[in-house]
This record gives sequence, C-alpha cells and structure tokens, in this order.
Amino acid sequence: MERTFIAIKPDGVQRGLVGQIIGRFETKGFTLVGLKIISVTQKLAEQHYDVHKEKPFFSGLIEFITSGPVVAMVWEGEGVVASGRKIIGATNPLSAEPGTIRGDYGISVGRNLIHGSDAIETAQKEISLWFKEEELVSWELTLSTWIVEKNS
Ligand code: DAT
Ligand code: MG
Repeated sequence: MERTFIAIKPDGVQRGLVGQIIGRFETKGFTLVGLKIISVTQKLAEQHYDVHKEKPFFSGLIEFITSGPVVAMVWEGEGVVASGRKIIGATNPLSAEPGTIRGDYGISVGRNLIHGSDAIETAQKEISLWFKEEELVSWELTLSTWIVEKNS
C-alpha cells in the first residue's frame, strides 16, 4: 500500500496546530502508520533537503527545521502521496488555496508549517531516512469498508 512522509515543521508545532493537521489526514480516511516528535539534527536536515543544497534559501531552511521539535509521520492509503500534497497546498502559503493547510494557516514560504513527499519514490527515500522499519505499524482500519469500496 502507498505511503507518504509528512512532517509538521517547528512553526506548526509551536503554534499548536499538531492536532488540527493530524485531523485532516485522519478524517480524509488515511491511516497513520508512524508518528514521533523529534529534534532534527543538522545531519538529518541536510540529508532531507539535499536536493535544495545549492538554493539561496538552503541555510535558512536548515536553521528553521532544526530550530524546534518536528512531528514526523507516515500516512498510508491509496493515492496518499498526491492527495497529501493537495491537503498541504502550494509551497508559498500566499498562493495556497483556502482549505489547504498552508492556505489556511500560513502567509510565508519560510514558515509553511508542513512537509509532504512529492512523489512515491521520494516518499520511500524519506520514510527510510526518518523512520526505522520497527517504528512503523501495519494495521487496518476496522471501518475501511466505509471509506474504500472493496475491489475498487
Ligand atoms: P515543498 O515543501 O512544497 O515540497 P520545495 O521542495 O520546493 O517545496 O522546498 C522545500 C522547502 O524550502 C519549502 O517547504 C520552503 C522552502 N523554500 C522553498 N522555496 C523557497 C523560497 N523561494 N524562499 C524561501 N524558502 C523556500
Ligand atoms: Mg519538496
């Protein structure tokens, strides 16, 4: 089953938005299979944002993501990678649609609250970077037939 890596950044944690953010994925019908709060090390931050290392905002981004606790999660479900990106909204919160997390709670690209994997392959890489296999729990929602039609 498809999985994605979602992280609530230090601004989302400090602003008390953890519950509301988790609730959006939960009520959508996705399954939480990994969850922890961590202080991100310089090394993990640099590995996670490696694709952006040449960008002018890189050092600010690393400073920000290591500035306070981050809530790291793995969510599971059909289409969860692309759907998660829609739930999160555009990178710049000013361009993000109302109804998305960034659209509802943010105004600045450097304080955009949340990370979500941008593709299935990226998700697999990010999940193995942030989580050990034994930290992930495979389980089935007992109400899954009310969320997903069988054989669909
Ligand atoms: P996303 O987080 O939507 O996948 P991204 O991968 O392009 O966006 O960039 C990673 C993070 O870097 C983004 O969440 C916020 C920061 N960032 C991106 N573009 C920026 C910019 N022009 N100025 C400052 N920070 C930026
Ligand atoms: Mg990205």
